[in-house]
Amino acid sequence: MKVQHRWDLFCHVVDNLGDIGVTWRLARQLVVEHGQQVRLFLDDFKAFAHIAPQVQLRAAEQTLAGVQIVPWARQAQATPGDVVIEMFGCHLSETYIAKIGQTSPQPVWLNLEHLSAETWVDLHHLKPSPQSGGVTKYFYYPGFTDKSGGLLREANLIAQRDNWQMQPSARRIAMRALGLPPPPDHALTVLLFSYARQRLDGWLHSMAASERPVALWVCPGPVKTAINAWLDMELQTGQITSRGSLTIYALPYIPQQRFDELLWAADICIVRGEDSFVRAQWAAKPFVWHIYPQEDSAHDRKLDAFLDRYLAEADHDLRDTVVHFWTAWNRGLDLAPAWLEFVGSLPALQRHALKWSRSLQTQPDLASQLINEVQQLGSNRPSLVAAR
Ligand code: TRH
Repeated sequence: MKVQHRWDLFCHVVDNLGDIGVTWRLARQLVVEHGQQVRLFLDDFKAFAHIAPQVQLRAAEQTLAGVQIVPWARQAQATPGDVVIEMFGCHLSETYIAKIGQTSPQPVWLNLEHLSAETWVDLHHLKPSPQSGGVTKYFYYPGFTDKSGGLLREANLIAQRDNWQMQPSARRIAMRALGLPPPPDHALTVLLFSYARQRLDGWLHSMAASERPVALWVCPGPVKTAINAWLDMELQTGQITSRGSLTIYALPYIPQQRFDELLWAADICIVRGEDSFVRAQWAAKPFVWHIYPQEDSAHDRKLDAFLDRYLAEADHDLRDTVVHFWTAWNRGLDLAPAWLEFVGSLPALQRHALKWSRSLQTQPDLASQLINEVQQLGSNRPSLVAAR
């Protein structure tokens, strides 16, 4: 019997969209699939509106998709829930923390950390972190192994993906929903959602010169600067322009619940950060991860750790093809040679992506694991309301 708890999720938007992207996805899944009561305390409603356009920017309280959305500052008046999830170590207010210590039985308090494929994750997952006042917080590490906290994956995601991709007109439907004409059926479609990148000219030239038409779907973000420089124009949202075989589409922001369709419709996904990185793996498409750049090259270690796992069963040629293009993309090198090698290996990359996605599906999803861990950690708590 699944017990219904009151969950408080806290999200501080550092920059970009992934902090709220991951939090919003988790919050919705806890409500929809696990019948939990969820409050999301958030400090940046403008960022949230990019992925959930129905959010009201100045409402004191509102409910979206069953999740109660609360401005960050209101945590001072809030009574802690049964479960407190501090997303990415975002630091709660002293007032709220003091209330955690005064609440009996004590809430289960977790710091849900950033995703990494590095091996140390398994050793730190669920480690306690004693706090003042006899309160204990626990680290929760998402990951790619059964000793980690798993990856966010909705229960029906894979079935939805497969049904969607079996519809011959799916890509046309997705583009029309975005107000954009679909690319020619035989076009190579590339989704671009990356950080800023100086040198794209060689890559764009090679696509413009390709025999096969190429559709480049550009998501909003800093990478547009390099595209505008090559085009020698300022691409407006919704605008489409062609150079040779290359047609560039400037996409609008898509609500997060539909973002996966872009990944499912594309032949190659260039993604970034954390959430779109995971979603491209569930899309089972050939993809490139533009990792969030960090000081002291910490991101290089994270990238290498993922590639070691992702390519563990790949043959030598495929491994080289992926490493060449991912390295060129993340190190700001000339992309053209590695791109041609990557596109030339699409059938093998596609088979590998599907095999990888299937291997990840064998792992319980993050939300289900979180529910179980909360039950374990709070097992001495009287349940509030037994879910009906
Ligand atoms: O936006 P990001 O670069 O966020 C990153 C990561 O969270 C990273 O861990 C963090 O350290 C850094 O910010 C500060 O990339 P990410 O993680 O893919 O998050 C983007 C979210 O936006 C994701 O949930 C998908 C969603 N999205 C939409 O819903 N619609 C859109 O149109 C676009 C472009 C994105």
